Amino acid sequence: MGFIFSKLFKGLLGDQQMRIIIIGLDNAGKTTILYRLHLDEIVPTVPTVGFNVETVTYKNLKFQVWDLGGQTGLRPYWRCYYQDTNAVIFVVDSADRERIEIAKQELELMLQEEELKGVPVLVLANKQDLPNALNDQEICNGLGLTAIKNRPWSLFKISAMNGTGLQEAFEWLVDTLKS
Ligand code: G3D
Ligand code: MG
Repeated sequence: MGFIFSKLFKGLLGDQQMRIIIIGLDNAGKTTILYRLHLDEIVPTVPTVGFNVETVTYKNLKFQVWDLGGQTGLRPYWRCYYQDTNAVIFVVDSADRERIEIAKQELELMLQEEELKGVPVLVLANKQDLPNALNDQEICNGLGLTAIKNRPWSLFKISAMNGTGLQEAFEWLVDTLKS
């Protein structure tokens, strides 16, 4: 891709821990995005409760990824990961028209969490390279994004596969976290 994310994140580097979670339904492209950042080794960890969390740290930045949906019994355990979160990246498979409603419900539930109050949300409409991908307006409506109040949020169309849109999206994130 030729774009160096470590350079972009420079503005966020310091002594203060910065925790960013990347979530969405399975198959949305979260792991692919994590690898795209080229920051460090990805360390998959399986907490005792049995859901898989992938972690990447880069200096004081910590990215953690897991799949939403499926086993609702795990939801209480996600809470300990929500604590001290500086930003949420919500990834959606734009070509998965059937599950956009489920993605919407998961996003809504997550944003109700007390620990995530006011935390900025970057929504990534991934897989825009696929011909049947929903466009930004359709994603915005499908996820009910205009209902999001009291926190900064933005939507970007991306393709984690070819890297399109990632730079703009992460620039927004860095700018938002800096301000
Ligand atoms: P997840 O971590 O959210 O579960 P993954 O999702 O990152 O594992 O990606 C799931 C599948 O979608 C992978 O395909 C991956 O290559 C593909 N994918 C991710 N991003 C894109 C994209 O932007 N465009 C397209 N066309 N595909 C993408 P496989 O076949 O390896 O399961
Ligand atoms: Mg994954």
